[in-house]
Amino acid sequence: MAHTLAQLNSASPAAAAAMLDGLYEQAPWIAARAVQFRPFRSLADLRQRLRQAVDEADAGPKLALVRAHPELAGAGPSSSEESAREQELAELARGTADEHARLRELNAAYGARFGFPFVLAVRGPRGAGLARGQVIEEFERRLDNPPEVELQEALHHLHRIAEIRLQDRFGDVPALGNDIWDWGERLAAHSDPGYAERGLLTVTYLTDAHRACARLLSQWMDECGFDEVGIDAVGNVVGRYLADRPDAPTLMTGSHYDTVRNAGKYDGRLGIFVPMACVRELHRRGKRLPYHLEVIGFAEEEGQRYRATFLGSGALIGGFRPEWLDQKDADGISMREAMAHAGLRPEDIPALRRDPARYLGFIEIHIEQGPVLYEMGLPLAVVTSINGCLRYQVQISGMACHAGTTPMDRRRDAAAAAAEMVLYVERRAALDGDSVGTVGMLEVPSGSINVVPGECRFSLDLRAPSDAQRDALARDVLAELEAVCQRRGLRYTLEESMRAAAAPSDPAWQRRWEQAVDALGLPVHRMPSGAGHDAMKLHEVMPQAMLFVRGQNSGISHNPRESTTSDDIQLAALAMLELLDSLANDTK
Ligand code: HGY
Ligand code: MN
Ligand code: MN
Repeated sequence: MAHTLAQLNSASPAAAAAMLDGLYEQAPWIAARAVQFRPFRSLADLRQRLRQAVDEADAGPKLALVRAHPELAGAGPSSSEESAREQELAELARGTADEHARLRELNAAYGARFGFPFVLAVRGPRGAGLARGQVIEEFERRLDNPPEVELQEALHHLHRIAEIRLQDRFGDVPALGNDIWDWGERLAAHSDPGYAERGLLTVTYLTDAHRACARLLSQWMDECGFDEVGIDAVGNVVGRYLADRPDAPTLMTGSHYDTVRNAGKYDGRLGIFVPMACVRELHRRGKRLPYHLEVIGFAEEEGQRYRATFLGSGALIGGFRPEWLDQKDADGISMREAMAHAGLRPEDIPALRRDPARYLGFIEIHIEQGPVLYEMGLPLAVVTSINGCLRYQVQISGMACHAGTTPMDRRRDAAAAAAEMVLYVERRAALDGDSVGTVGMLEVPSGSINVVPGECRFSLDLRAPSDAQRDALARDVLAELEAVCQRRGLRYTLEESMRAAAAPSDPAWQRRWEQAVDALGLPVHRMPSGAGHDAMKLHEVMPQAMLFVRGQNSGISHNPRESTTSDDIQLAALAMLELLDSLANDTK
């Protein structure tokens, strides 16, 4: 019989601690410490208090906690009942002889290197259990971690194991989070050629995979109960859940469904799925809001296939530039041709422009794409501002010549100049403390091993919390580019491909997210966004604010290891439902 929060809050300290016994192996001190903070406002509150009890402990008890954990599929200390069940779920006992031999090897090597057992939440981010191959892959990957990093990683997994055990004990199934997590898996089945065959995710603007995603999102929006669903002239998937009166204002939310190359499954997409699941909840309850809710899957944000970025959200604020239609992709296909192939009519784009007067604002949920929440042990954060960004494409031209016969002092080496720039960008951005500068693309077109590079192309991505700081960084970088090329006798071309202003959150909407997170019984953490988001385009015409969701694997993103848990997704959905409900009360 599942426990309830009320029982936990009203029990004696000893009885309450007993209800939490075994969440962490052989460490009753954690529950004993946590129950001092009763009454817990929610299970999320309890989870944070358990984590806090560990975080505040000395190094000794922390290490003892990790050491007490049963070895994975090993002959180690007798597994607790729950641990045995978890390992069973990951089918570790049913591995092949080779897998068992490999696990024994890994356990021995790991124990010798770290002095404690490998700890992994084998139930995984969805709680349904990792495959044996995934367990072994994670084991092998973490074997290379520095000891201090690996101890933190082990503790993180102990918290994840406790979180799942707590769920079971209180019957707290993250149903919305599970469904959203599964949507992510299903949408990720569509990927561009060259990546799909390798099981990698890449969905760039208007490819066949991109269009398949649009169709699937439309279908799911229909199934969720949206009143109107359509794909607009730039490929945005737009769902509207209508208010209880036609002349009501509209709240817009959403994010992008295109991806970078070799991407994760949650960047952008989570911000479409969560509001979809919220509409499904509202529809199931037969609840109408005093405002229309417009959920948009933006078709293009990453600027991967064409240089135009934020194309999907930009089109809604009148930001689509007709000259983009002539941009060509790496295969020479123009955006105009790609649109025709996708059945989209550029002449319909101007009509997409939204009238801001009809909108209450824009909210966006997005994975953090960084390590802050992971390291703080928090599932959610409220965004205070989105960094401003400038992007350029640079081409340096020198003289291609024989690598063997051209003396070092007679060269005009374009790649050497670019290399100077890569290091300058790194040094200069670091000076500010909170600016970032990246050369993400660097190539010698048609280069040869025995030819001094006559041409070199590279990208610049420069960001800072304010436009003034961003522009100062850019000024210095461009001045250095001029100086390096002067000194080396080279020419260069420079094309600005993106300019996005820093976007501070609207205070009232930021407060709405803060109140929603607080209502879940969670600490309210505020932080800036280093990543750019569609919200910064809507920011140009309406108030906006964002909610961040913790990323797993130290928050890595733009990488296949990008991950989040169905529990954290559940909390994001509950926070959005809280905000929608509170807004409804204010809008009546
Ligand atoms: O680059 C960014 O910040 C975003 O992922 N487009
Ligand atoms: Mn991205
Ligand atoms: Mn994104």
